[in-house]
Amino acid sequence: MIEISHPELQLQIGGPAGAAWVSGIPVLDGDSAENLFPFASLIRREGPFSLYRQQEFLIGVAQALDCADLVESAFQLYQDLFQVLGAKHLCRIWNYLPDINEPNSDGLEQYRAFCRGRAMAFESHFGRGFERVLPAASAVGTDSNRLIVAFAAHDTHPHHYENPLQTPAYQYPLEFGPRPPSFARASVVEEQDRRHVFISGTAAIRDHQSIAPNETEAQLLATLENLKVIMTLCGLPLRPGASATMQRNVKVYIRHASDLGLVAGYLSNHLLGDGDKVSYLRSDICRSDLNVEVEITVLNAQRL
Ligand code: 3EB
Repeated sequence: MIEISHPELQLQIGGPAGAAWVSGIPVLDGDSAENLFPFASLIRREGPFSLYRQQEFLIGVAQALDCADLVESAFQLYQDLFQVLGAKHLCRIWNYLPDINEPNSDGLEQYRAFCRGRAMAFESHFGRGFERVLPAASAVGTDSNRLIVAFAAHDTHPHHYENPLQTPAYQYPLEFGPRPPSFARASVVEEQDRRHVFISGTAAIRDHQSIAPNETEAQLLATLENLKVIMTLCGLPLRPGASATMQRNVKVYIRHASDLGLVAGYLSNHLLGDGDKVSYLRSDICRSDLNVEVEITVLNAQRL
């Protein structure tokens, strides 16, 4: 068999001269760079974070240098994140985890270890009731050996949404790990004349159970149903109509590269529209029985 080498996803921030963060995630098809904030400029480096500003958005990216223990790395990196936030409010966090489905030295799955450190940091900073401030997020595997975290925060309080078809992730039962994942299903930022919608990584989970373990096609169906419900709640159609100003970015994480054709065909038929930017990525997903996850970011949508 011929080995095909793929480019890695670049998280680009700012214009062509802006920074491009390499994430250790192979791009199977579609755009190899995602640039959600094309007008951002670097404002400063603080601790492990590089910080950028685009109007009322603060954007930050950091890598944890020591990832021997992801409980500790996540706890530390999130404490640093809260430190640099100042008076801004979190609207989206992207997490890229090394060896996400492998056990750590204590036998705890790396994703669960990460969730533990993340929850501890949220709780120690925001106190009990921290669930109210949890933003949209995603947490997927990377071939890099570093934990990479990027965030977007805003001057205003975003509205955070839950999907009635799904147990809030922060209430998942203990069988999924010692501390549940800390995120909301979607976060929406309202500005004076437009709105920005951040839909979390969305997969085939109903209540708190994985649907159709290891079955990609059935999982796509359930994922699309979840997306439809959460997007409707956020005031968005599943498929966009033409819009001059709105920008939709879709990232699709695929566990088995051989599923690319199936996944891309299905999403072309049921989700994607003209003007969408889409990247198909080879990545492990936080539950080992899940094969696909989709995240959507809609910037500069019209106010309702
Ligand atoms: C899920 O619904 C699938 O831990 O930050 C999706 C989005 C998932 C974010 C996270 C995990 C996270 O539980 C996995």
